[in-house]
Amino acid sequence: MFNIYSALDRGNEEINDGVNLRLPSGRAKSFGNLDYDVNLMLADKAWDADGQLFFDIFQTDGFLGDRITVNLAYRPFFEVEARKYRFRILNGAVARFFKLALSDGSPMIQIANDGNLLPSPVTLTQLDEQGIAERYDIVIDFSRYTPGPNTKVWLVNLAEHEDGKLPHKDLSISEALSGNSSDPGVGKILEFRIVRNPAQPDMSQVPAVLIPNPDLSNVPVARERTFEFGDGADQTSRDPVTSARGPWGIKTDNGSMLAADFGRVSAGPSFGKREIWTLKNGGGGWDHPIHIHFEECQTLARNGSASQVPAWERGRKDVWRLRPDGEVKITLQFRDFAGMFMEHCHNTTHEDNAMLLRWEIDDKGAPFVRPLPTPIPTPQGVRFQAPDEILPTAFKPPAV
Ligand SMILES: [Cu+2]
Repeated sequence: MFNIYSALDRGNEEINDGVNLRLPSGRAKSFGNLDYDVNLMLADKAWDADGQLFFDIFQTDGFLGDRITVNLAYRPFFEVEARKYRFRILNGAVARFFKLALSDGSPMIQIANDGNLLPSPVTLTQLDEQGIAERYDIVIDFSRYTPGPNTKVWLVNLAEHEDGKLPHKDLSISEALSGNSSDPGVGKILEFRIVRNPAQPDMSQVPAVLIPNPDLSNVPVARERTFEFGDGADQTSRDPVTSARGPWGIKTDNGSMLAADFGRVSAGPSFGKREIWTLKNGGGGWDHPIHIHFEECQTLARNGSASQVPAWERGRKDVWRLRPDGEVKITLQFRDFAGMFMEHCHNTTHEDNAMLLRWEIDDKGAPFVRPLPTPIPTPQGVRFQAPDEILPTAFKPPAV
């Protein structure tokens, strides 16, 4: 999560060398301060009558909990100084989306998305919906408040769910605070107590330019691929170790909707090349937060339009909410390493019920092995076997 050794932000807000971004962190140590740079992991949980965590493995739409936890605590408070803080917010839920605001509607500055600093910060009074595994970094400036025993502001969840398929409705702040929702997951989830002025002046800043995107315009596009995420999946493999069963699956390059089999190679981009991938939602009544391992990608278009990509998605990303009937076009270049990677829905209920595929980066020449053998983990170690299946468009472009 932190790249303190080589990042533009050194985690010391005092260092003014023209390179260090000086985002909120602290300055007690020469680098890597976390006094004002705080992780927040959001997750909904359910407990049974005996106080044990409860989970329903037969609910394949998406399992919801009725209690929202922040860093595994239910409705915690956090004492802050009247200054800027950076929060790195992870949606660690199984199937719940969040949408965050402050209870008084005051602004937050989004600076990063999925661990990547944005080209420029974006000031928002409500964040976008945040799908499972998406990471939004925001800066909140508490210097607008006068510290005192009753000075409080709350982080509020606005995304109301009726089931685990997708958010039913994004509420207004006053609706979410009213207590009238049938979803106990909306409303206040974290209390900030602004208890004192900072002991030392706040040296942090939010620069107007953070990290420009890598310019890929001179890198030719080697291939385009499409992945459609939906239900009614078939399983073509009988391998009991590598294959999963469930309603969910992925269509690759307009082939069949297939349930996960990590013995199957669905895509085989070449090392060093750049591709364009389209991620499509196969059904209107669902949202799917789709996660691609290994590479950070740039979002080219939503629903065919570059202007539909919001400002806070214009940095690099690795999880996209497809939105009902939506599609996202991304570009990625396969740098640095070869190997075997995954792509899957991060609604964990969908992922575990087979909405996942294997892709790999290899090449024809040495030192690459193509295709890669499938690793089979056992208590005695890992053995390798040949892939069960290689989809026809994995290494060769589809016939036109
Ligand atoms: Cu999904």
